[in-house]
Amino acid sequence: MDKLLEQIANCVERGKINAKSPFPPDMKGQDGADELARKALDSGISPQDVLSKALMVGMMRVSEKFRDKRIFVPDVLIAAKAMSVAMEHLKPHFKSAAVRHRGTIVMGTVVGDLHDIGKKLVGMVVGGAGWDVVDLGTDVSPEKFIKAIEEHPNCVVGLSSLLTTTMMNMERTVRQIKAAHPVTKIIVGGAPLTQSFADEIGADAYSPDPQGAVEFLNRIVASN
Ligand code: B1M
Repeated sequence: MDKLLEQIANCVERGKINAKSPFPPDMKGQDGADELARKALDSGISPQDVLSKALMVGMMRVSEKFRDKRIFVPDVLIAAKAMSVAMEHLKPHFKSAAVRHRGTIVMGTVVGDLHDIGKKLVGMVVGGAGWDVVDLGTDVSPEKFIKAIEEHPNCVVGLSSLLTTTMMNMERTVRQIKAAHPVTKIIVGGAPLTQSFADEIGADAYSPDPQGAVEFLNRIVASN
């Protein structure tokens, strides 16, 4: 089990997407994150372990190398792709038929920001907890969020931001949403955020992880 998880982590770290991908040259012809994630689940490894002991480990190494300038944006991009294809295999496992529909969350990464792995992960987990997820993608303008809120009355909004520079755009987004729809609840998250920043910009909640987002959403259901 550990060997397979390490192989998956290595695929994310090196950006080996699938068996067909020619990159990196020294791994040509070998299985990639796509095939190995499938294999891990088929062999009985839990989706949680594939996520936390393989995919997150690989992405953490990518993070460190990027920070230390040992790899560059194209390398990070291809690693992100490897992580995303593997995450597709996890999706159905986070869905439980036993969970009834609890509400709708409109999610997106704020304007100017292209990071979407964390947001997708949060979407997968809250989706598994019974929420319909409307994922608006990345680089989402305040106007697009407002349009989606009007299309999904009573929805909750989830905003993600990974850059210190786009945290300001998050503030603008929260303010515009609250001006147009004061009762709409907004939860924010992303690596550079803090509870005090969330309070400052007028968000209703902050969570550092998907589980915290589910707990906030559950509290909304309980209070209705
Ligand atoms: Co970028 N990037 N990146 N990047 N990137 C960071 C964020 C950075 C910290 C790397 C570094 O320098 N060490 C740095 C930001 C520095 C800063 O702002 N102070 C950075 C930079 C600088 C940049 C560029 C500016 C680089 C450049 O062009 N020179 C550029 C910006 C592009 C843009 O957005 N306009 C850029 C580009 C990219 C890629 C496109 C190549 C790629 C993203 C691909 C993609 O997402 N499809 C990328 C990546 C992959 C990263 C790192 C390496 C990994 C991010 C990630 O996916 N983590 C990242 C380093 C890092 O974060 N340490 C980095 C895994 C993911 C599961 O975690 O997203 O934190 P995370 O999500 C977590 C929580 O934050 C939380 O739950 C998730 C699961 O636990 N969460 C929520 C997130 N959203 C939530 C919402 C919620 C609740 C919880 O409620 C709604």
